[in-house]
Amino acid sequence: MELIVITHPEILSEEAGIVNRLFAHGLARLHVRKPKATETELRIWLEQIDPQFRGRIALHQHHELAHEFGITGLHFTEKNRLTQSEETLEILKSDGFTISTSTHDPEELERLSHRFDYAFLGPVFDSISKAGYSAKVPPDFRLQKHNYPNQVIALGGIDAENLKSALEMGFDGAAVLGSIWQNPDNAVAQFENLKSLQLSLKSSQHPSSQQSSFQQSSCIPRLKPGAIDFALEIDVFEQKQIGSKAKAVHCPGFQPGDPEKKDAADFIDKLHFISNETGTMSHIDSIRLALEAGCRWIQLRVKNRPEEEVLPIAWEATQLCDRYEAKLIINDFPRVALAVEAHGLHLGLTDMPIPEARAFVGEKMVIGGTANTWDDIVRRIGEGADYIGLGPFRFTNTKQNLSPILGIGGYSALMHQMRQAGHSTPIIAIGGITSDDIRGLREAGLYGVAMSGALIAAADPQKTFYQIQQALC
Ligand code: TZP
Ligand code: MG
Repeated sequence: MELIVITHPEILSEEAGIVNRLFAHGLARLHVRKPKATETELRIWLEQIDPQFRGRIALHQHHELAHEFGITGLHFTEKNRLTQSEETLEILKSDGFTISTSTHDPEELERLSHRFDYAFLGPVFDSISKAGYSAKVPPDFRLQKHNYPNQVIALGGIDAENLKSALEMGFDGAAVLGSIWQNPDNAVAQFENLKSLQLSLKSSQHPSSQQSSFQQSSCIPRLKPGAIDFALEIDVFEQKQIGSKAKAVHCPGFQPGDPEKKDAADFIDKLHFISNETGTMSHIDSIRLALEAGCRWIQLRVKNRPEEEVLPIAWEATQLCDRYEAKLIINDFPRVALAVEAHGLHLGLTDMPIPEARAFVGEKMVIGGTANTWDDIVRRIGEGADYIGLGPFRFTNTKQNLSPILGIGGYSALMHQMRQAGHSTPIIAIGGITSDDIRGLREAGLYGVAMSGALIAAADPQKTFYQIQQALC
């Protein structure tokens, strides 16, 4: 669940300084809503915001200032939304903007363009800042998230008392205004209070329920880039210490020594995006595309490059994934996975054996392994893989030296063998998969899918992502 701050509607003295401090304290998203400000007044206000933080702003008014200030978020009020064509929204998305809107009606969410990254819904509770503006949803309200692709942010009357209720209603985030600005002198302390509450709610949330949580979390990298070389040069023992100290618990179902983790399915996502580079797109570009489309499990798969070249790419991928609260899995390179504190490591059949990798990266990191045959599956389960990437489903240009194609028949037979043998390790199908293949694969018993080309080449990656999500339900 993400925390967004909305500015006070008036221009306050000292406000810009407070906003800069909020950003410095980890504010990931600020909605600048000043309905009465002229363009000049807003420009003067924005000039006071530290340039390093401007990328975390969404503008409600005077969108024309976005370019000048490097602002990537544009918000459309309910009224403004109605005058926007799908083409305009499409152009804004392809220009790299994050776009959002507001609604007061839960049913309206189902009619929103899928191009909006998120929508505010409210008031969810009685407003703190607007007297008489009372809750539009009942206390037992539950979002029907499967009906729409956008993230939904609770707005109205949010404070430390009811943040948990907003989370329980199924919101992806909460936007606060009154509780921050009712006492500007106390704004930073109040934000800190909400932020720590949000973090504790997030860590008590089950990881599998976090997969749809809202993008744009802290933009602050977990380790300073200067630590990269250090992390790679220090000895294995010290690296393990860094890894285990800094990492959150990712695998609540994991019991060290358990050869097959029965609860593994609870912490492995069903859609894995595999990065790739093409003539016109870098790995980072492909990851950005996938994140913007909605993917939250990203595997960085860099082939034919030495570790020292993969590391900076992994750092960039880490920062990008952090911003979207996505999980990053590093393919092939255990040392890189450890250095960037990746969520996971994926290993091929000729890479480091999983037990050795486990000893190297520690108990908390997810480790996935590739398999092509029944014998590989048995080996991977015996090695303690948290999930298995099984393929290829069909021919693909994304991978060189493909193993024999399995097709739906091959998967069905292998999944049948899995059931017969009583194995429950999640199996992820991979290789040339499109959204149309997913239902058949799920019926064959596959847990999830890994996709690359179908998303990268999609005319509308957000729409494709939505179709994938629907098929994975
Ligand atoms: N392993 C088998 S196929 C494949 C990998 C890594 C590539 C998957 O990419 P695509 O474009 O979805 O076929
Ligand atoms: Mg490999």
